Amino acid sequence: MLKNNDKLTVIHIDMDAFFAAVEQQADPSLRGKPVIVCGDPGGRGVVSTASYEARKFGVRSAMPVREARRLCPHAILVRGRHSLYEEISRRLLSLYSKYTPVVEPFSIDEAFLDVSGCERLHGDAIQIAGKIKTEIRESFGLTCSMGIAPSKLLAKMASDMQKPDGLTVIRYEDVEDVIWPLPVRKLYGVGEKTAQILEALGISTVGALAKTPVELLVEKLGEAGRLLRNLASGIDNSRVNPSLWEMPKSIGHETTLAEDSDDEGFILSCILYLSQQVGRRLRQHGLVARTVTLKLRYSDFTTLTRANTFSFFTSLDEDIYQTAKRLFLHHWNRRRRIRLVGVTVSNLSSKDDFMHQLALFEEDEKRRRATDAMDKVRDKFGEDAITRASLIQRGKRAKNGRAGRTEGGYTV
Ligand code: TTP
Ligand code: MG
Repeated sequence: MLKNNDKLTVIHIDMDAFFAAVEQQADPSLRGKPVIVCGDPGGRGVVSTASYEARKFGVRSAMPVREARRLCPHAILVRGRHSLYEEISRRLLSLYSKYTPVVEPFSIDEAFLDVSGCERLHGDAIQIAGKIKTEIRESFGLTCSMGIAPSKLLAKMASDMQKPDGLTVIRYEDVEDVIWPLPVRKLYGVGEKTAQILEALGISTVGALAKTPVELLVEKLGEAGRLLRNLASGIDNSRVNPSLWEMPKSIGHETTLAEDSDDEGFILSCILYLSQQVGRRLRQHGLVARTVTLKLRYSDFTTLTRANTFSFFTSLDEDIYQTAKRLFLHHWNRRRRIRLVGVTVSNLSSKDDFMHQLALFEEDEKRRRATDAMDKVRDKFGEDAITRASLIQRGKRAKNGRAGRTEGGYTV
């Protein structure tokens, strides 16, 4: 077991029945009652969440509203108000940031806090958690469940152990007693499909997963098997990443061609150049992306955007380029000349977040290293120091002035 630093530094906060609790707080007549928040109370949609009073009857998130009404006929159905929940989510983040600057939002109602170094001002992690709990109750009338641990993984698993209004501490030395007996699907990162594969191998608990030979897991699950085995042993070196708070929603570059063009090779060389710019900015920010969007503007100013979403996260120029290229070849109306091309990535996430490494395992290690090396040279010698051979060949004209103006942008 990993025991190098057993200090409790990470707090994971998960609000209880978030949307429903906000509604109960806003309307006192809903308090203490079974409340179901959904998109359309009269329609055929699904449940967003249910108050704990409604959960007693078996109502759950993602269940069809019709079924929820059958299970709990006296429940009060409320139409969700997302902008209100987002506003409260933002205000909660700023409450957390009074205690530590290292706050990573994880979902609309979850966040990780790294409180190492905050003891002098606010006390240890357990004291800080208590203060935050009190403040959330007093300022928002809401409850939350907290996990406190030496790592994100354990903090996240801890916050789930006592709900609602819980506060659970897990140390590395507790992993065998507390984490290992759990069903394997309770381990972060084990989804339905993975659980089925593991269960077919006779691995039904987290402890059994931790003790399974890594070779077998890699054979059945690829590199994700190695990572999951580490997680099952409590090994997680990911850090709380505060930059995710300010994380842009997308990163894009576009270029207006000096002359409208229908030269496929030339336009592809521009797309390659833009993909490299975007990939580089992603890596500079320590981010990875799942969606690539290509933008084309024709000479009559009509504009087309087409996107593709991967099943994995990447920050590689090659993945971005190949996707943008496919979109281009598929959607370009060859009879029309192009005046602007843009490449944007979105669905961003932090590169070193273990929560996403499971998706990242598909990234090719060799290509990743090659890209890292190119970035190092560019850092030292500037942007133009390395250009891929195909860009040099196809893009000579781009360099000779036809490529026009390039602009980069972030969307926050
Ligand atoms: P969760 O934290 O998963 O759920 P919760 O806060 O309602 O309940 P718990 O006490 O178990 O933490 O999700 C946060 C909010 O996200 C939830 O209030 C509503 C929304 N949500 C959906 O809209 N659909 C879903 O399927 C889920 C899981 C959540
Ligand atoms: Mg919650």
